[in-house]
Amino acid sequence: MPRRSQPHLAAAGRSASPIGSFPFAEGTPASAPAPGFRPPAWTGLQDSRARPPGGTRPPPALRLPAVTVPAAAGSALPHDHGEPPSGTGPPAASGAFSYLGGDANTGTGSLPAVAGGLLRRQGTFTGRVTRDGSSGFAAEPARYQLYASLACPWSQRILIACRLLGLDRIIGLTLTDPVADERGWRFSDDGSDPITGARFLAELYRATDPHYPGPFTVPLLWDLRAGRIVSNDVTQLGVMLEIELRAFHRPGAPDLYPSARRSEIESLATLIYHTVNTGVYKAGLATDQASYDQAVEAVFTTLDALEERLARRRFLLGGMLTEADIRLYPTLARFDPVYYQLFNCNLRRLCDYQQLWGYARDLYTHPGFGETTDLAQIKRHYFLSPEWGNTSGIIPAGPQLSWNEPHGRARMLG
Ligand SMILES: N[C@@H](CCC(=O)N[C@@H](CS)C(=O)NCC(=O)O)C(=O)O
Repeated sequence: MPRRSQPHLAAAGRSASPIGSFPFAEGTPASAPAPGFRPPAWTGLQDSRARPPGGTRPPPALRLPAVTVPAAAGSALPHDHGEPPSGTGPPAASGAFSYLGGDANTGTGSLPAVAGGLLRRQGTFTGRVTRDGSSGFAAEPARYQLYASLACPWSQRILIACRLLGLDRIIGLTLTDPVADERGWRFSDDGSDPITGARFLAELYRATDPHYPGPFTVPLLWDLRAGRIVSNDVTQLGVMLEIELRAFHRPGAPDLYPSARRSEIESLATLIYHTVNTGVYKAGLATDQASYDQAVEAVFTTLDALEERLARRRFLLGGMLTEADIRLYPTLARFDPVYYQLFNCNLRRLCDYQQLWGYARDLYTHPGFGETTDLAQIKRHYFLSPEWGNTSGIIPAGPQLSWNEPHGRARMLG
């Protein structure tokens, strides 16, 4: 597995913290929905595995290459996968699409996987759905299918955004089985993805680019029309849902990425990304004491600072729920059941933090958050997938957390 050191990570937790400097602001009103909505495609997440958009199931017309080689987990991708291959997909992207900052600050816009304190960059498909369709991927109902895992924190971000914004009415959903083995994510124990006929997620990657070496990550957005991946870049996907698909947001949907607050959201989210979202993995997968010490210190330094911040604010930016909250929440939801124990992030539990724990419970009650928090699947994934090293295959019974306990944060002013 090729490993690349990432200079930006050496400074994790040491950069000037944006925490504490944001003024309170209210969200901007959501735009009106466009005509042409289809009926809801998602009717609940706990029991859904494959739901095409618009309630209709496109025929499994695709013939996908079989997965014969285990995921080449360490391969770095020198080339960009953002453009459709010539002749097989929509026209090339225009330069009109650009989002501010984001995890692109890391250089790739994708999650760096961690090994022994060093990181490898993950290859990424960076196609873009755009309002005007200039990218070749037009924003339109019933054209795209989201592939995600309820166990995966990066998937949960996108699932939350879709539900909060009402985009589950126009984008279909296929959930993978929570346990992945050396062949990667698979589509349920009783068959295949009804949309494409694939049995493994890797088949979707290979259908898009037969030479793609991996990794085969969720979440990804699939173009039903072109039969190819649009994007597996989580940050771009989230922001794309918020900006480019705004015409399809439900009435009253929050503005999760208000233009006036984007730089604040991004600087806070970048800190959270380096020290918390990926910090727990750096701690959990560290193979030497110094790497672990550094990672775990960064995790708790940021959590402590967030605890302080959330004593004065209901959400990270104040009274408004934003993309920053969506980026933090999936890590919090997994903290006590998984990261505390399996990844040795055990200086404090989430439930030891009065504010953070109340904040997580508050978010849990909002559309998209609680319903995408499937603790059983989360535990199955981390304690049974070989990648995370629990050789006993035992899933711990606890912890017993009262996610539904009143949080009392609705009356906070900020
Ligand atoms: N490409 C994503 C990364 C998402 C990701 O790392 N997903 C994990 C699950 S939580 C995955 O699918 N891993 C499979 C693998 O690395 O082989 C990004 O933009 O950050």
